[in-house]
Amino acid sequence: MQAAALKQAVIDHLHYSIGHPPVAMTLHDYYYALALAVRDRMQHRWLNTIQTNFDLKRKIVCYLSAEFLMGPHLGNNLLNLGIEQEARTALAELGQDLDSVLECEEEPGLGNGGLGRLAACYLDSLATLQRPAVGFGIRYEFGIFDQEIHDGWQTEITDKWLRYGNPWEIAKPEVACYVNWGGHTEHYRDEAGSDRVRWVPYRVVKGTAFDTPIQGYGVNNCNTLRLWSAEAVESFDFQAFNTGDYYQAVEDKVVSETVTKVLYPNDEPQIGKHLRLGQQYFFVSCSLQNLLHILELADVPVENFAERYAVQLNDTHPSIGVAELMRLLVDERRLGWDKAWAITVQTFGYTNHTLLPEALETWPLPMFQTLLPRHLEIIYEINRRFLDEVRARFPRDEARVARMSLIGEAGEKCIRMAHLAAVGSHAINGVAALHSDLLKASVLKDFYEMWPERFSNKTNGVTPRRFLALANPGLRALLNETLGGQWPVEVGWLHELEAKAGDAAFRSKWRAIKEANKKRLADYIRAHTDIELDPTWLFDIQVKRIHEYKRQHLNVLHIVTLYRRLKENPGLKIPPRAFIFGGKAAPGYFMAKRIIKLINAVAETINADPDVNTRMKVAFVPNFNVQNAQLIYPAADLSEQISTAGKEASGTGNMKFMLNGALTIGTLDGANVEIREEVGAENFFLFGLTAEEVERIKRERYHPTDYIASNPELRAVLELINSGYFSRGDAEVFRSVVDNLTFSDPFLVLADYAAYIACQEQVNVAWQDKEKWTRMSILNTACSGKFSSDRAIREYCDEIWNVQPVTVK
Ligand code: NBX
Repeated sequence: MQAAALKQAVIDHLHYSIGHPPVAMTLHDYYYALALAVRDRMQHRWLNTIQTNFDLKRKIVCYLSAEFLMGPHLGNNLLNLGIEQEARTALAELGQDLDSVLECEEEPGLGNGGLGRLAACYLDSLATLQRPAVGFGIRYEFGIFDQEIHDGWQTEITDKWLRYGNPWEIAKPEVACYVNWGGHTEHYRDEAGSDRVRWVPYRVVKGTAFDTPIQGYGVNNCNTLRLWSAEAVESFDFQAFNTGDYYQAVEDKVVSETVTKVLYPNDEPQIGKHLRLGQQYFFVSCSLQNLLHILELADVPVENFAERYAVQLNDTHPSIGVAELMRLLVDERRLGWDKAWAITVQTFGYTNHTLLPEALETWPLPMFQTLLPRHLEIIYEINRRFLDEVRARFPRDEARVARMSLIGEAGEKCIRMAHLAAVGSHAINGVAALHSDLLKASVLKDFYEMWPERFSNKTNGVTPRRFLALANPGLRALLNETLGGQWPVEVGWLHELEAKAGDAAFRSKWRAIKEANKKRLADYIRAHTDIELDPTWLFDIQVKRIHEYKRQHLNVLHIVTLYRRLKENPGLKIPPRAFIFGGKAAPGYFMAKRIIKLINAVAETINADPDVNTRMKVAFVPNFNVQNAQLIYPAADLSEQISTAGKEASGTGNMKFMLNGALTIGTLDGANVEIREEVGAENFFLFGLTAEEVERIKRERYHPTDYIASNPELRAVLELINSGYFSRGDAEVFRSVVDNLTFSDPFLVLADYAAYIACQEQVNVAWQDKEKWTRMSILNTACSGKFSSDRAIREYCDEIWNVQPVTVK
């Protein structure tokens, strides 16, 4: 019945919404028509959800994030609506294959990596757990660039994801906000004799909303992702034309619309760009204005703001919201400062995602003042009152006052956004147990001493719907058969697999699924790189942003070590392995781009060398994104989580691999610590320095050359890379990488090298016992329940947001 109705809906959309005659019909048209038909099936749930939340006046989670890395919607919506089979049948009757149609979707890549993908997983869990929630963000016209590999180098191509339209969003031009920029402030006394401030802006930009439905799994709740797009206030200014200012009007239009043009492709290091601050302020101001507007519609007094909204700051990117809410409440709603401040602190929560000093956001004061003159005044006032509090709590400790100030005064004055977020939030959290502890001991130590009750840990999680049920249909079927169909929302049930790990017939089914997934990935890799991988080999995978702290180059050192051993000792018995990499480098990150080149150079040499290529191969999967990630995680035997301890806040790829039955080789960093706890030390390949040891070595001065001097194999590996052996004789191209490791090695690659190599030998031993490996693989999935984003979202709802489930009819 559903299938027949869906088929008719696709036919209708092909005819009425797309309007191509049969002769011009493409596969993409079928995608678009099916997407519209599926969206129609969410529409009444979506409207009911909004109406119910409004009527019941329940508290709503507002997740403010500069990034939402959603990935393709169609497959996920079919899964969450439970109509995948019906869609397959409907398309088959139209002569089309659902899988080919799914591949047509241009994914919305509106994020860099873990932080943006976490926001997307959290939206999925919020809807599934029936929590009223809106994700607020930016509708970038160009998302994260598409990566192509040419001669081993990364090249960046603009991501024109809106090129063929976006069937998932509904434009809401009537939901418009006006956002000020620049200009100056005027202080005056109003009719009642109160001191007031008026902001006279240099420019006004209009924000319009684009809404995307976020359908929960197996429930009627359908939440909203609201992304803001910038427009010029007057799209065609005839007045300006008449007065001869036409060209000025055109230029202004271009400037305004630039605000949401492109996602900054930098993950960790902070860039002090004017436009980036503009983007942050733009989406935060639109969102908060919108919340106030809805409150007014519902006839709720503004004093009740914090009872109705829990606003979470996804890192410091939206933290200007603290000053903006104060401005809206004090300047525009005329609340007194103290009342406004109490509301603000009650409203906001702040999640920190990094301890790397170079990643902490600060804005040069002159730039900030030029763009946001009124906010600077407000921040000064917040700071004045805050530092009075610090002095009262810690008398005669001016060093502490300077450390905690919202204004950094060493060198060029700057605004410290993490401090603003911490002062303006009632709850502050890190994203894994270790990270939350380090946060309290390092970057936010003073704040922890001041307000210990504000701090907590919320270990990240990932959605088992997209990353297991959708990505791994083979395993989904086996789990359904073994545990029943509720496991995607009751992941605790996965523990029942522990008993199955001892069942040889079950293990053999498990292995068959893994091998089919590996074949699926090998096909994809062959199609995209011409590299041929054998699905019976050990698939050793590292996919994530390319960054020195993530140490893809440590992985390369292992590969070259193995290569040398095989060349020197052709009879060496080692199980064959495919080393698979993927990830984008920030376009301006010199070292990361060299590491990509190095991986590809080593791959080219090894894959072409008949002495070794029957036992090892290397592949770099271009353009790692959510879509191909869904092929990659399920195909892994071994998950590489090898960051320098203390540097990876949590990691979430580590969880996606675990969910799909990969074993982890990793350091005691981020959530690896908790993964190991859950699965048991005997099922985890641990190596390397601890965070404490890393800090101690750095304090006592680290000498990478000592490690080279005492390890001839390491020296030979570095010399081979430096010699031009992997780069057709070019001895220059990797000099910077080798020199960096030799003379600086900021992430202690060489200090962990020997331990890593030894640990990889343990992996080889384990892999040779197929039954044992499979048992460990099953146990990884069985123990992965903690890393469901449902668990994380329950914790946020119970401990920070105080938001309850709402049943939608
Ligand atoms: O956030 C990541 C961390 O590195 C991971 O350890 C963590 O698991 C994940 C989710 O908590 N951070 C991250 O992805 N950062 C960014 O993408 C980023 C983007 C823009 C920017 C700074 C950082 N300006």
